Amino acid sequence: MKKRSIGLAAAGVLLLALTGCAAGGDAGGTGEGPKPLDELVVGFSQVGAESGWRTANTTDIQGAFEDAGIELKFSDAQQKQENQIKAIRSYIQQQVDVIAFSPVVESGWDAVLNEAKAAGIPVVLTDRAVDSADDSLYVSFLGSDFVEEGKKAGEWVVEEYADADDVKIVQLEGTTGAAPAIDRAEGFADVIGADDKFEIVASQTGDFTRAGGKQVTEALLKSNPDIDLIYAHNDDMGLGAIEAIEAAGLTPGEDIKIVTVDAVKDGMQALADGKINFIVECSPLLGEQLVEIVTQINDGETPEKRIVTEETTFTQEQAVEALPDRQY
Ligand code: GZL
Repeated sequence: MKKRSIGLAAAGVLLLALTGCAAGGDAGGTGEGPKPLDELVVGFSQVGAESGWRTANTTDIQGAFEDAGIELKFSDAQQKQENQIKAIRSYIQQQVDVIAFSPVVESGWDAVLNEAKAAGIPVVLTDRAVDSADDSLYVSFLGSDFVEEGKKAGEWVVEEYADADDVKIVQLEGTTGAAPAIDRAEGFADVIGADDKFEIVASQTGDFTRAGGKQVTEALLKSNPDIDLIYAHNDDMGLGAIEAIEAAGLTPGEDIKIVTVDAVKDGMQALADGKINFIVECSPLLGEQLVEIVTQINDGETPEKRIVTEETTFTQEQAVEALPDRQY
C-alpha cells in the first residue's frame, strides 16, 4: 500500500509540473500557486508616441508597474503593426508571465495571439481592441467605449447647431483601421445622421498626430472654404487644425468650431482659450487597472472580460475650472 501511494504522489507532482505553466493562474508554471510580485514579468507593446494621450498612457502604465514592484518589459512600435507582432513574439520567447498591448489596428492579430495561447501566456488588451472572432485569445480588454465617445461629440454638435439650417463638417479621422478611429466615426455618424442638415463634406485620416491634423486641414480648407465645424478624433489633430485655420487668417472656435476627443492638457488649454469648443474625455490612466488585472491573473482569478474606463466631457468654462488639477 505504502509503495503505491508514494508512486501516485510522485506522478501527481510530475503532472502538476508539466501542466503548471498552462494553468494561467499559476504564472510561475511550477504548480506552486501565485508568484511573488517581484518575480512577475510582464511584456508590454505600446502603439508608439504619436500623441499627448499616448505619452500620458505610457507614463501612467510604467509608473503603475514600478509602484507595484512588477517588472515591465516595454516596447514602442512606432505605430507599426509588424513591430508589435515582433515584440509579442519576443515576449513569448522570453516566457514572460503576461503579455499586454494596445493594438495599433483592429485586424491581423489571430496568428500571434494563438502563439501566445499555445505558450500558455495570458494576453491583456489595453486601450484599443482587436476584431478577432475568437475572444479566448485574450483575457481582458481594458479601455474606453469609443462609439460612446463619438456619440457624445455628436450630441454636442446637435445641441450647438439646434437653430442652424445646414452644417458643413470636416472629420479628421484617427489611424486607419484603429478601433478608436472606426468607432468614434460610427458613434458620431449615428447621432448626426438623424438630421440631414448635417453634412460631412470631407473625412480624412490625420493618423492621430498634430502634423497630420494640420496637413489635412490645410488641404481641406482650400477645397471646402465654407466649413462650419471640424470633428477631430483626438486633441492632437484638433491642435494641428487650429494652426491651419489661423494660417488661413480665420479664427478657430469662432469662424470654424472644433470638437475633439481625449482632453489632454494641450487640448484643454486650447478649449479654455476658446480655440476648441468641446472635448470628450478619453482617459489614458490605465496603469493601476492593468496592474490589478495582472495581479488577478497571477492569483488564479478571472478578471472581467471588458473593463470600460470612466470618462466625462468638457465645455470651455469647465476646462478653465479643471485645468489646474489635470494629471495629464
Ligand atoms: C484612444 C487612443 C487614441 C487617442 C489618441 O484610447 O487609442 O490613440 O485618442 C491616441 O490620442 O493616439
